[in-house]
Amino acid sequence: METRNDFFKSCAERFEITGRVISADNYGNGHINDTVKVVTDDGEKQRRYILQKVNGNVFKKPEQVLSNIEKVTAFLKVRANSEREVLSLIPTKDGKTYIKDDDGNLWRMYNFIEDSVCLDIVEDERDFYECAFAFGKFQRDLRHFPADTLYETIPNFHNTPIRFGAFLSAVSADKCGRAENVRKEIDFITSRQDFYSVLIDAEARGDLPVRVTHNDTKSNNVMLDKTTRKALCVIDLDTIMPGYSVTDFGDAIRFGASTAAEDEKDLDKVHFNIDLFKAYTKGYLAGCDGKLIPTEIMLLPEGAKMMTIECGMRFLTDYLEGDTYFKTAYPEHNLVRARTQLKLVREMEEQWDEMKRTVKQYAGGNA
Ligand code: ADP
Ligand code: GN1
Ligand code: MG
Repeated sequence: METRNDFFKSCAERFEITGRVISADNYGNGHINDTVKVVTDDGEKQRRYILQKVNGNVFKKPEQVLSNIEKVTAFLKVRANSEREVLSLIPTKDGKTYIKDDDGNLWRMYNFIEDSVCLDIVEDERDFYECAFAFGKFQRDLRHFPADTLYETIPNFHNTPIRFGAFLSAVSADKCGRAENVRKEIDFITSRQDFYSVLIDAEARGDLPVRVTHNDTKSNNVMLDKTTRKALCVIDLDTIMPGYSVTDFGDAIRFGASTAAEDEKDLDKVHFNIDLFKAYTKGYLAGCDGKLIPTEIMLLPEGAKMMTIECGMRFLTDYLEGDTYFKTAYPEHNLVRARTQLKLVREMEEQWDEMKRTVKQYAGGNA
């Protein structure tokens, strides 16, 4: 009988790889994609590749995801100094960017970023600065890329008012009878509803431009050099779409400027770390290198709070709907995740003035 690993191997062999596949095993711990590390051997050298299944539940039109990635990586490649600085799609043997398996799932392959690490929890301000610099540089490098040539692969991905609407529907449907036990969390989210349109309103005023954005700027989506700890490469490009720089900034803060994991059960361990916020602000603005507009820079704290509460409501929505979106390891997993996000929001609100001051300080003449 064909095992899962045999299946991965047969998928890998359909790409233009060098050598014979000697192993193909599950790798990494993302919430969305299935990631496989493929090792090949041509008798002289072993090589590694990353094979990934695009999640068809999340991305309803996976071909469009591949189209976006193909365009953006080609654009970035011209600006990169080495192959460790950019993801490259490995073509299939028939010259395409993906294969389709018998169940209709799309698989693509990338070069493996060698001698690198990525961080699920950030402890060191220098590491976080590096992640920030990488995402800032990503923004700067893509500033002349025409955003309107990209597909919106998950419509309204970071449209918080729409996310809030979906949350309210999940609360009223209460499909799994879970709402009663999370009344406190529901109230926390509904009591802040005036905030949710702040970024969209800023765009309407002309204060917040639409750019090419990554949309999933967690620290574990930047590979750092294992030895120097310098940022090498931004990965996980599936959600590249038109969006706001401040939400890219904000999602990174939500995930990385916390003292605990996104799914820490003990809320006493979860704090918003203002020093990490400062390090990221400094690194991001340095990476952007003066290419953001002043009104946009001043909205960075709003981006942080928006992404954190939005993610909290997404986790809670999924919990109320029976855990159909995010991968979960146990029944309360999404609720645990939602609670960490709400705790961080509360602490951001307590440190709001300091967040605003920090942005002003590092923006220098740009704000
Ligand atoms: P997900 O969307 O599930 O988070 P990612 O693309 O982020 O998927 O991949 C999951 C993990 O696999 C990453 O956190 C990283 O550890 C590893 N990884 C992904 N792409 C590469 C690559 N090109 N080189 C080395 N490691 C990679
Ligand atoms: C998902 O794929 P991964 O684990 O990097 C999600 C993000 C959430 C994140 C929460 C396409 O990201 O939006 O912020 O989980 N990606 C998608 O950890 O929904
Ligand atoms: Mg990832």
